[in-house]
Amino acid sequence: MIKSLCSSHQFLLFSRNVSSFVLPQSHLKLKKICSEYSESSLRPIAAILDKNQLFPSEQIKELGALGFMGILVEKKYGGFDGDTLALSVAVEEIARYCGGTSSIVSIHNALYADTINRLGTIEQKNNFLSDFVNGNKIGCFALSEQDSGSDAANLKTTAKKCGNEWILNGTKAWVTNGIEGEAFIVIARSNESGGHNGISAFLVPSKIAGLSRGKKEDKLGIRASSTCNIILDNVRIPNENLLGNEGEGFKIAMSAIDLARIGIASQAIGISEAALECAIKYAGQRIAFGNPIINLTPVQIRLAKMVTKIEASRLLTWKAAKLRDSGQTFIQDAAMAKLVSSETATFVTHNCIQILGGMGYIKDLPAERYYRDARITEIYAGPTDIQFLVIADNLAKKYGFKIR
Ligand code: COS
Repeated sequence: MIKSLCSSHQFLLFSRNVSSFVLPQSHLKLKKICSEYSESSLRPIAAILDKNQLFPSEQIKELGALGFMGILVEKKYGGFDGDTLALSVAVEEIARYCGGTSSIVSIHNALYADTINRLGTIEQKNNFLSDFVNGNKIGCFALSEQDSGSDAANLKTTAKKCGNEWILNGTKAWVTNGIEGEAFIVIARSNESGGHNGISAFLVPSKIAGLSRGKKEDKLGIRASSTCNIILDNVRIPNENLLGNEGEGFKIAMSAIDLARIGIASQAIGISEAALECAIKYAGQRIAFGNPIINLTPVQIRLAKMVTKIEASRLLTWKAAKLRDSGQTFIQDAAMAKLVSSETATFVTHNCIQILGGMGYIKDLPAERYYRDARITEIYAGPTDIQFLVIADNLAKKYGFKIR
């Protein structure tokens, strides 16, 4: 009975009312479409995808047909021509029903598609965007390496110019969607003595001599999305595949990650919202001491903290999105949104299990999946500790201090 309660539609989430007065009509419509699709097509399969680490190829095609695989991409390249707020709204709705699928969508849009849309040449957009925004193909972003995750500028992958070509060598780690990905934005060192300015970005198709994949990582959560190493062994690509200008790769990567932080914050909010829904439905039905446990003050305190943190996270995330959409600086705001939303997801999913007790700890209900899916949001696109650093750096700058 409890199982059906957690998947029933009878409750309208009280915490979502903020949407109606903050979001414009266009975004409310998009939210409805995305929510309806995700509820009918992702909710029923989320546990199966998670258990078997399955990539939802059909659903990604359908999300592509709805415009959700090219949210920020111009219409002429097949995109939805939406804004950052639209990305946030869509990712949150998808994450409410399937955390793994929301990773696929969020990373593909924020790190791959938007970066090419902003910086690519017409030819690059034709080759690396058009077939990637309809859900037929997935794109990836390859920055991290085994020994350079947070210290991104310390990467060791090299790109050597040889006539009209670049030759790439190195191993990229933690590449989201790496197993299915058909193209990669690879960030590599193109000038040994250039420091941050000796790094460039390259567009690399997956079907090319010298490129291979490592094993598919067996992850704690977001298991519908794949993660693997990408090995580049004398991969030769034409000069036309240089993305942006030579030497600008570090900044290209950082500004892509700034957007990704809004995407991950939105994912964290979606997972939190699902966990809150699960917890409140359980608390309203579960009898203890003669009454539903929602009557118990300790449970009320947990629920009150959960909903408050979610609302605060969402508003901070939408603020960062709106700043980006209006062309203002948003680096600190994206980091604050990611920091707060990911900690909220950890808090809310933890408390969801606490309210459900033993029922939260077994796989009959989705609470344990939410808990596992939430964990990554404090790690990828820069762990919490890096968000502290980015926020403090930007704060210090505003007061005329330089930390590093
Ligand atoms: N957005 C845009 N530009 C940025 C930026 C950001 N978030 N962060 C730094 N830059 C720019 C700086 O403005 C600086 O430019 P100038 O040389 O013109 O002044 C340049 O990049 C170097 O900046 P900085 O000296 O701060 O770089 P650091 O090597 O010290 O690294 C951190 C800064 C740690 C913040 C950065 O490496 C980082 O965010 N790491 C985490 C990476 C990450 O999230 N990885 C997850 C992988 S996602 S697949």
